[in-house]
Amino acid sequence: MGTYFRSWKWKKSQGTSEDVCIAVDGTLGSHGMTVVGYDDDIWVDINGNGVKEDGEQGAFKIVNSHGSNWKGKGWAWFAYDALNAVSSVPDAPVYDARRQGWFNNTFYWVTAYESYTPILTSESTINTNQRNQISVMLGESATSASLPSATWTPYIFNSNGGAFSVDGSTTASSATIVLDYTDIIKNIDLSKAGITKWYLRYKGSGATFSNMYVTDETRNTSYSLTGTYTNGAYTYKYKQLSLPSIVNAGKQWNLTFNWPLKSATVTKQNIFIRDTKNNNVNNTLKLNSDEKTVTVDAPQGGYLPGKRYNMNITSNVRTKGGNGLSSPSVFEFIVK
Ligand SMILES: [Ca+2]
Repeated sequence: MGTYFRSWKWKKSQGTSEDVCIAVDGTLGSHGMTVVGYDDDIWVDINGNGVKEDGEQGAFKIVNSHGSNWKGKGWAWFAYDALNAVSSVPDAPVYDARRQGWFNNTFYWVTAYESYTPILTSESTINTNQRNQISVMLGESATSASLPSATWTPYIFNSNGGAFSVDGSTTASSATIVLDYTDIIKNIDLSKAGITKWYLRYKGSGATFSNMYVTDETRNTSYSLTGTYTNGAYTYKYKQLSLPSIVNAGKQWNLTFNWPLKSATVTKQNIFIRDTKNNNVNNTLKLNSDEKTVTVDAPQGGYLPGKRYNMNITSNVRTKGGNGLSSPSVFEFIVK
């Protein structure tokens, strides 16, 4: 979150005697800080009457970047009430320049996944002395389109960060950034694998972009962004790339054959799924009444998120007439 931290007004918490910001009074010290926790029981007697009022309880735990000598070994509390432009506590001290405690009453957060494997990433090197002039975007479209339909522009690479270089100075410097398409992929339909265009769009007056490529993390293979498309101030680099099917953990496969199958050959030995360590997954198979489709259920508990599997259909699967597949079929899929 952003705040005017040199305008924080301090008071000690009751009992624990820790530093608590109770109001932001002015516009000194525009600064970004990190919220690392909260405590609904912290009490700071904002109005000093010795009574615990509703608006006096609860605070966010804030960590600063100014070393361990700042406040309590580098961290302090920020009373919930200090978010208010006007205090909710009766007879609270009045500050002439009091304002909302955090810029736009907003904070940004990251969500840590319990289990996470990237699917597709992009890398590029930026050289600039004005990072607030650059805008970087990831996108995806069908191969027939020239502009992406699903996009993501990270906040920090969207004309933000002030008129500074990527190292914080005012002299041009370089940084290599890696962005992750995986959440875009999870929000589009890739249940049927196919070639898709993957974009990296950039704009930057006074900036150069180089060393741009995408990496299929599922195959650990990188590709240069060979296509280029310009639209107004923006340059799109893109690569047409096929990713494996991306499915839900409970994915049920229905395999369709051209001819009725001999049921005795529809077995786990002839149709099986393996993980990347070549271990067989314990699926159940069923030949349906049309005798041409085989249903393969997910294992109990589902496939593992972020993992890759191979579906194997061997030539030992026979038609009623006794013919095998002309060639064994293998395809891979990835679990969301
Ligand atoms: Ca009180």
